[in-house]
Amino acid sequence: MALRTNVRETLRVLVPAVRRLRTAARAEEAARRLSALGPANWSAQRARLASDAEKAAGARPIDPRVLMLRIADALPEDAVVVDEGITTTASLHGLRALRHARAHFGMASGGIGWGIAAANGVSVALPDRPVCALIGDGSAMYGVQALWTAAHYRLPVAFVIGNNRSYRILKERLVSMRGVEKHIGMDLRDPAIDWVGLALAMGVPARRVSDAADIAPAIREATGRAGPSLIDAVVQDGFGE
Ligand SMILES: Cc1ncc(C[n+]2csc(CCOP(=O)(O)OP(=O)(O)O)c2C)c(N)n1
Ligand SMILES: [Mg+2]
Repeated sequence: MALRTNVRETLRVLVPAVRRLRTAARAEEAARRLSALGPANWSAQRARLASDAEKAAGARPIDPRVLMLRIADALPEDAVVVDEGITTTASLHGLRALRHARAHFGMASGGIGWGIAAANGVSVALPDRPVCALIGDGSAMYGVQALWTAAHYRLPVAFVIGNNRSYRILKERLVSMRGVEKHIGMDLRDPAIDWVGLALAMGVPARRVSDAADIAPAIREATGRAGPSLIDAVVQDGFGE
């Protein structure tokens, strides 16, 4: 039976009612079911994901799961994430606990290009909160000019570019859905995009991070600033580089 109700008010009535019906046998059964859920709950899954990621901690380019793990651990508790990281942020929900209602803004559909500008908007709306925008390099190229806006309004946004030098998700889907190994027009190489140069040109301080050990200090520094900054995070492209 589905009920549409106010959760808090309903639980106030429901919990005492269930308690009245509870026998010793039922209590035992409930405890058994609760302990069976333990290994499947979010924290247990997070621990497994984190320990898998840790095994790749030394990889260069950086494994995207390691990038997410370090960012999840380094972000202040009140940080707001704007997520247009596509494949780079695929593991984020498994690694970062959502501790408040506005902890995360992500994709409602597949359209890309909104992330940098949306992070600016979120920062304007929530001026006391550090904002961390995780943006794929391909997605970032659709709206990179909004970095200038962040500099102009001195918005405290830490932009992180998931720099895998490609449209990785499109390549992966061609492989998984059509068995196509030849990928045309999906590389952002030759020439490589100079993310640090692009950001600096628009007045946003920037640095490149190629070593996983530098992620956490870079994130702490970026989220502690009064204005915007950008981290060019060099991650694996999923196809051997
Ligand atoms: C407006 C728009 N144009 C094109 C696409 C098709 N598209 C989906 S994902 C993607 C590439 C994303 O690349 P990137 O942001 O670098 O993420 P990655 O897959 O490399 O992690 C493109 C071009 C889209 N979804 N929306
Ligand atoms: Mg990419």
